[in-house]
Amino acid sequence: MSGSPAHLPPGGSFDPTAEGCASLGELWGRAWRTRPDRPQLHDPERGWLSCGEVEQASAERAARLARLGLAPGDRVLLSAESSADLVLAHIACLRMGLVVLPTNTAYGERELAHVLQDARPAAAILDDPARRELVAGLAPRVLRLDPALDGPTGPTPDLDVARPDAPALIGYTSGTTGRPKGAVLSHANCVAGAEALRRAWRWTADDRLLLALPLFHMHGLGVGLHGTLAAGASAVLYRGFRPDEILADIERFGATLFFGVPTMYHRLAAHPDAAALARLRLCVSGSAALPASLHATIERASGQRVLERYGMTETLMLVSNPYEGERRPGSVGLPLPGVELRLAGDPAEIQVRGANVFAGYWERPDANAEAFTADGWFRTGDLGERDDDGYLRIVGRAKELVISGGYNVYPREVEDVLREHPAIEDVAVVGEPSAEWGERVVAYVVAREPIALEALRRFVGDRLAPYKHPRALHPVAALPRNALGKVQKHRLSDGRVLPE
Ligand code: MLC
Ligand code: AMP
Repeated sequence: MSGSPAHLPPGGSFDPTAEGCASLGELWGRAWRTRPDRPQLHDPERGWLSCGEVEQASAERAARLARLGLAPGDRVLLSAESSADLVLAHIACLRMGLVVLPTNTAYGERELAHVLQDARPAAAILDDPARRELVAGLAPRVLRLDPALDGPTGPTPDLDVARPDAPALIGYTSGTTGRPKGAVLSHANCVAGAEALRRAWRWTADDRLLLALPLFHMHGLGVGLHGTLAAGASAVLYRGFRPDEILADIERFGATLFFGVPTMYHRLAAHPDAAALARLRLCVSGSAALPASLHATIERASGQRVLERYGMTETLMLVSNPYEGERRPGSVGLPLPGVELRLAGDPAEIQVRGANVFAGYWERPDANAEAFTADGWFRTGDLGERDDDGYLRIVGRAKELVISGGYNVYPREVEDVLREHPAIEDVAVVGEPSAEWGERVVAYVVAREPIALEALRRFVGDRLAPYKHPRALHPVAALPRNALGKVQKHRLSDGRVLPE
C-alpha cells in the first residue's frame, strides 16, 4: 500500500459501554421499563405489541429456549420472514446470551448447509416447514418459530447479563473470497452501532419506522430493528416490500421514518402517490449507491431529501449524511459518532476503526489477517475519495462483489455453480448497470454447446438463492485473461470482450 493515509477523527467521541449499557438487552430494557404501555411492534397479522409485551413475551421465549437446554454462548440459526414472532425469538436469544445467526430465507439447501457446517449452531429456528426439513440432521435441534419455539416453558434464565465483548450476532458475508464467512459482532459492537444512529438521526421514542427490509441482514436488523429498540421507538413490520402499502401506511400509522435500499426508492419514486413521502421526518437509503439522479427524482416527486449512509455487516454503520446540514447526492457523508476513518493506498481504500467494528471472522484466522492492517484498521474493500470538506464518496470496490437490489452476490459463488453445467467450459460472472437493481448479475460463458439463459437458470435452481441467478447470458469465444491467467473482468461489457 502506498501513500500516507489521510486520517479523519471520529464524528464526535463516545463510548456506549461507559454509559452503563453492556448488552443489547440492558439497553432495550431501559426503554421497555420507562414506557411499558407504548406500542412498539406492529405485526402484519397480530397488530400491535406494546413495549411491556415485547419485554414479557421475549422473556417467556427465553425460558422455553433455556428449558430446551440452550445456554449462553450457544449459537442459534434464525431464518424467517418478518413477524413479531421472529423479532421476539431474536430478542429472547440475545437477552439470554445466545448468539444469533440471521440467515436469508431465500437460501437453499447448499447455502444453509454451509452456514450450519461452519457455525455448528446448537439449534436452528425456521418458519417454513419445507426448509426445516432441509436442515433436519444438520443441526442438533430444529425448532418452529410459531407456536412459540415448540417445547414447554420453564424457569426464566438470567437475562440481560451478557458482557460487552460477548458475541451477539454472526452475519455471513463473503468479503473478498467466494466462501461465506461469519462476521462476529459483539454486544458492544451492536450497542455502539445503534447508539451512533440514535444520536446522528435524532431517533426518539416518538419515531415510527416502516420496516419493509428483511430482518436477516444488517440494514433491516442492525439498523432498523436494533435502532428502534434502542430508541424505545416503534416499527411496523412487513412481509415483503409493496410501494402501495408503504405510501398508504405513512398516514395510516403516523410514520416518521422509512429506510430502504435504492431499488425500493426507485419503485417508490415511480409510484403516483410518491408525494406521500413528504410526511416522513426522515428517509434513509443504504446498502448500495443511491444514484444522484434518483435522489433528485425523489425530491421532485415529494420534496423529501433522502439521507444516504454507508455501512457493512462487519462494522454496522460507518458514515452518514448529516441530519441537519447538507445531504449531498452521490456522497455518503461524514463518519458517524465513534467511527474513525482513513483512506489508505492507491487506489484509496476506506479503512475504519471504532467500537462498532467487529473483532474478526468466526474461526478464520487467515481471513482476519487479511481483513485488518498491521496497525489494527479494518479494510472495507471499498474505494473512497473525500471532497474538500470531508464528505466521503464511494468510487469503487477492491473486492469482487455485485450488489443487486441491496443483496450482495459473490461472482465466485455463482461461477462455481455454473461451472458444474456440462455445456459450460469457462465462465465469468460480473455486475452490469441496471436502473432498477443498481447492478444485475450477468454471466459471460464459453460454451461447449449452445445453452439458453432459461436452461441455465433452471440448472442453477435451488443451488443458489434466486437473487443470485444470472439475469443475462453472453456467449463469448474466450474470456480475456492477463499473463497470470486471471480473468480481466473490466474488459467484459455490454455482452462483448473489449480490446485491451
Ligand atoms: C428479489 N429478486 C431479486 C432481488 N430481490 N433479484 C435480484 N436482486 C434482488 N435484490 C428476484 C426474486 O427472487 C424474483 O425472482 C424476482 O426478483 C422478482 O422479485 P420482485 O417481487 O420484483 O422482488 P421483491 O421481492 O420486490 O424484492 C426486491 C427488494 C428486495 C428490493 C424488495 O430485493 C429487498 O428486500 N432488498 C433488500 C436487501 C437488503 O436488505 N439488503 C441489506 C444488506 S445489509 P424470480 O426468479 O422468482 O422471478 C448491507 C449493509 C448495509 O448491505 O450497508 O446496509
Ligand atoms: P454487506 O457485506 O452486505 O454488509 O454489504 C456491505 C457493502 O455494501 C459495502 O462494503 C459497500 O460496498 C456496500 N454499500 C453499503 N452502503 C453503500 C452506499 N451507501 N453506497 C455504496 N455502497 C454501499
